[in-house]
Amino acid sequence: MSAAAAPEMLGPELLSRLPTAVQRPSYDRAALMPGMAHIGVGAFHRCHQAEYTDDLLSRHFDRWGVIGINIRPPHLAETLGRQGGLYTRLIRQDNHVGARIIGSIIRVVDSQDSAVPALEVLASADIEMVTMTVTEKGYCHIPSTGALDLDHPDIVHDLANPHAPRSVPGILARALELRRTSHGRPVTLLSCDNIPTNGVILGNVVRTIASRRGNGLADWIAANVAFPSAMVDRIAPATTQADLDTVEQLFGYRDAAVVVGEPFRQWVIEQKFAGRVPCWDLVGASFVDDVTPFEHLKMRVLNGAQTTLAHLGVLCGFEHTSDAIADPLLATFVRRMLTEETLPTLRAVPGFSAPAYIERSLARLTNTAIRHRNHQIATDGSQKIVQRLLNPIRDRLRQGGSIALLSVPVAGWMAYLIKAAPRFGKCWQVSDPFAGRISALADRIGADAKGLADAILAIDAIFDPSLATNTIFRTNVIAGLDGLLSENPLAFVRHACTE
Ligand code: CS2
Repeated sequence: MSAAAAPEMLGPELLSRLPTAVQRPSYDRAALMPGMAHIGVGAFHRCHQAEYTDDLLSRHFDRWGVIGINIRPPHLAETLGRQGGLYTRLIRQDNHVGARIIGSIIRVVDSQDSAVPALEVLASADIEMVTMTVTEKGYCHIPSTGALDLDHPDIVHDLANPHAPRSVPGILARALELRRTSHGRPVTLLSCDNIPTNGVILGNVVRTIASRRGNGLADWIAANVAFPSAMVDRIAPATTQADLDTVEQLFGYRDAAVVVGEPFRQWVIEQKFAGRVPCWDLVGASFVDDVTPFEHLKMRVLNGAQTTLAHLGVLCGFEHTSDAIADPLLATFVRRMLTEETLPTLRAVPGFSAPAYIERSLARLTNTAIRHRNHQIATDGSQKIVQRLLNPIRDRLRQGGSIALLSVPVAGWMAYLIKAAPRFGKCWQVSDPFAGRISALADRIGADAKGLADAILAIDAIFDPSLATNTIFRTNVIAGLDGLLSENPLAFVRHACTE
């Protein structure tokens, strides 16, 4: 008996033979020209900006092909290269699965070992738009102030070796220097990370490095480079082997670069460009004058809820967001936190009802087909809590409103890192730039919630001193930490809910 042939790998030759249920590019991929680059080709980019560009190509063919650049893991050039840049984007909502092949990425370059491949692409005159999803910590800024962290090891390195940079700001500054001396063409650098005023932060960190070059680069940047801010949204967790298997089982082919997302997507971009810009506004993105109210809405509501459910979820023994929100107590807690304390801090967005946005966001988190691990969301929590929790807390304090609920996930973030310390049983592996420091504090201080909270609140790169020393905030965080480090964190959440 002969063994069944292994399913074929996705690639351009397979496109015409795919099952009809799989949507595929309707445009001539061979005619795509490199027009934009994207730094950080992870699941999110493949599920979001690359899909918008694919929509644009399908509906109003405009030749904008994407060159992907990865300067951190994963290495993707070979995987996507073998598939001719094609990959499957699954949309999942509970029992429903929709599949589509995305064709907007022409190729990916791996630039983890040297900046040269990244610089070649970014400095090319063909590239007029650079989008990026490099995670919060990729900007090497101080979360509490937004300024470039001049003590960051990669920044120290890049200032000493500007021609062989390692950091995102260093690579961008060098690429702009090369653009200036080779062809001088303008470019838009569009941050798509979940940082408030992400364009302002990106502009600051790049200009800080450029001004240290002392060769007029900063002035050239001011005249030729735009740094718009943007709000991006779609839940797209890290791909798992089960996702690859799903494609093989449902559609009969193999794809090593599958991504999975929820149906919802949103992209709001500040209208501030240099050079040509893809008409993403024709395919659902919004070009606006001010992104701030949209950012607040998204980071404080959706991301705030995710971070809350992630830390409290892990502490209470839940694996995914959808498991945590299925718990009636956690669901009640997060809804009350958003409606009673976060909502009054939101700025009005024309055409948007904030209470409806909250309900919609909570409903998105219940999608059981999106297996978003709480530990994934908790990764780099120190880089996320400022915009998701501390900024609304600050606004609430200014308004004289209660912060009893919003302080709980701040304590949740602390407890999550503390419990990963040897003294607290190394309950789980964490990944956060401040994990080592907090682990050392936990080992030294032990189970004293007040001592721990005070020591962590003193980290001024995360906690602005005026907030850290606010008595109401401190008292709430200490109480929360005490409750969440106890044997029964859910009992504390119940208590917080019924106060
Ligand atoms: C998540 C985000 O991991 C995380 O930090 O909160 O990736 C979130 O899923 C997206 O911002 C949704 O748009």
